[in-house]
Amino acid sequence: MKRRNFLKKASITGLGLVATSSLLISCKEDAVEEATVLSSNRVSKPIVIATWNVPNATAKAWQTILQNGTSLDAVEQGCRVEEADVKNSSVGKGGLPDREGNVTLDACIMDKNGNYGAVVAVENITHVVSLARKVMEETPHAILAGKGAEQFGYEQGFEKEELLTESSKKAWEKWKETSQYKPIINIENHDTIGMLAIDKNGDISGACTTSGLSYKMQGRVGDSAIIGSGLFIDNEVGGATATGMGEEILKTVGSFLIVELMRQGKTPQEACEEAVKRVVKKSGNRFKDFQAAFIALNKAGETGAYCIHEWFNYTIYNEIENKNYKSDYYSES
Ligand code: SD4
Repeated sequence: MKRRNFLKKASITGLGLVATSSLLISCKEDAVEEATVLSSNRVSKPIVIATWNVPNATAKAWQTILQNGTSLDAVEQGCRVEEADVKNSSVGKGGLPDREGNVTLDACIMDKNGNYGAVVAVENITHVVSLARKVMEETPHAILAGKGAEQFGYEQGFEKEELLTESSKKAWEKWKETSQYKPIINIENHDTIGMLAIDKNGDISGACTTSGLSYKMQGRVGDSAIIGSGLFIDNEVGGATATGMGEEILKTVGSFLIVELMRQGKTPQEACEEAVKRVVKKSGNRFKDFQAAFIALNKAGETGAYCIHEWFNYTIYNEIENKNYKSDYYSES
């Protein structure tokens, strides 16, 4: 499908206005008529950009920057907002479980020096983005998995919590009636938060946190916590993060690809488009049935976003606004 190069219609969430992504999806036809804005080449610093419609998370990150926090503090604090939000069924507490009814979380974080920490398949701990930061800062390792990550969390003072809420339990019980595994584009499974930020010093960091695909096989890990796939940061160039079908994003190491393309001179928008096209090409015809989306930010504060199918959206907080934008896309079919 054609790319619309210049003026794009965008869905809008104004400063301070709060809407959930499901709301945004359900009223998408109306929302898109609300305003016309430039979809690319928005340049500003400091800046926060995140996947999906997460104005509370971007606001928290922005506030952290204003209070002289680093971009690392900002992305951690921003992601924690979604992890605590039980209404977000793809992140943290309230995330939908695997087939056995276990909520398992993946998260990672990366700083301006290229340090990286991650946790995968963690149960009973809500703020896995902070746990990933602890792995990065307090251990000689980069990734901790499962029980080991959980145990490390308790040693670091993290609270043990029940992550399966009444509503996600009900959804799982309903799913069990048919046990059909069929992720639906943009509605189920796609609210992972990936966040990138540039602070007052001009340094970039990023984080990504998710409960992964709902009703996944026990032990399944997606792209979100894997360096280069769900997230990559290079403070000389910029950063990128992903949402969507992790299995497909992993195969193209999409976030690393975007950062390398930006290093070679592509804009964040051009780099995101190239990465999405790579995912599409490698998938044969399968791309029709899954979503993959990327956002990117370069050191100048220029942003980009692109996805396979319509209705991926992202949020930017800068000096002017806290605003949700509809992403440009590759194909509806
Ligand atoms: C995963 N990429 O685990 C994540 C899923 C996702 O919104 O993006 N959900 O594959």
